[in-house]
Amino acid sequence: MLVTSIYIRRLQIPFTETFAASYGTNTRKECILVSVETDTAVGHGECSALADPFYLEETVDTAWLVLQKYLLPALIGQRLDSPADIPARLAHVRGHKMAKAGVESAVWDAFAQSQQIALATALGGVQEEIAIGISLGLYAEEETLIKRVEEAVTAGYQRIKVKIAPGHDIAVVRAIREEFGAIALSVDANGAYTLRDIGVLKELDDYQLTMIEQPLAFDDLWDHAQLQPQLRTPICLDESIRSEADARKAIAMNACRIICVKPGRVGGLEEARKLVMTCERLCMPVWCGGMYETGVGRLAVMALASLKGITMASDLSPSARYFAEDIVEPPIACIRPGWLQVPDAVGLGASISWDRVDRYTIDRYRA
Ligand code: OSB
Ligand code: MG
Repeated sequence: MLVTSIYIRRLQIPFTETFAASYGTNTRKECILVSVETDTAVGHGECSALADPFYLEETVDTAWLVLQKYLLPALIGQRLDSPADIPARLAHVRGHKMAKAGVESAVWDAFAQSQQIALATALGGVQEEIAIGISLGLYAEEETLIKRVEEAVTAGYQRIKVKIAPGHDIAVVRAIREEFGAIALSVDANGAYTLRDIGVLKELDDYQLTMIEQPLAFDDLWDHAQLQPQLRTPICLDESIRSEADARKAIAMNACRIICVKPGRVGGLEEARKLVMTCERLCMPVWCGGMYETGVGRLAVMALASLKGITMASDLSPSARYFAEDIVEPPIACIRPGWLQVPDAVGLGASISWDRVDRYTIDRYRA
């Protein structure tokens, strides 16, 4: 495959509701849509960096800059045998994993199209249906949260995850348990606690949570390894797993009992696939996380979620949970409550509505 040109668009799409977490509040999706033109096909990918550096360091601004200045020039005019070549071609640029993942997933789509196969098939996926869970934000009013959980349970989500933050934790979990009993429930702290909060974390341990996601610092494995033996509840690592190697280290240190994989966070689908295979070999349960992606990013995560090693419900909701209109057609929808179907059509498996993309585009650049 010869990369002939790459087009990037910066999008802003309104959310149907505001998402709040300990890393900040998002009222709209801001992202970069990457289109890679090759001699055989044009592929599309989404860079999942958020608007602000509150979840991880990267932002839409930093990704835009790094794509323009370093990543696109490194790929234009290059011949690739496989998308698996991309990480090595971009390895001279340190970090900036979400920027890399955006362009890499566009190459995966182009590759799948040129082979006339689905992206999931190109990645080696085997599961045709994906169990989904929902990630609910922080709500100022307990009443609103209870209503959201109720809707999610009714919609058939197979796991309910709620964001927590110091001062907004035990009461939240207790209220949900009182109202809904033994539903599969987990919490996500996005790194908002420290080992000094051991009291609260041990209290959470009494609520039969499926997992506590990223309780401690975003960049720390060691403290999680100190915490896990003190809890019965599995710790799930999100932010602090930035590569397949990090997953191996976390497993060796007993820093967690579950891992969440996001292609953007680990630098792309190839690294994510390696991570999932390593975890499968080491019997570590893995699920796919979400970053409020548009359909383009979401379809790539769905393809990843079709790997055999993904054994728990993933943070993947239908398009309608986030957007009045998604940029893919047809929008992503459940085949039955709590399940998404991995598309078997060629490439991403849906077409892009360019009218809508144009309407949401605030900046564009061609290399
Ligand atoms: O911590 O899993 C997270 C969204 C953006 C950044 C980090 C996280 C999230 C979510 C939402 O939890 C998942 C989704 O619904 O896409
Ligand atoms: Mg998380």
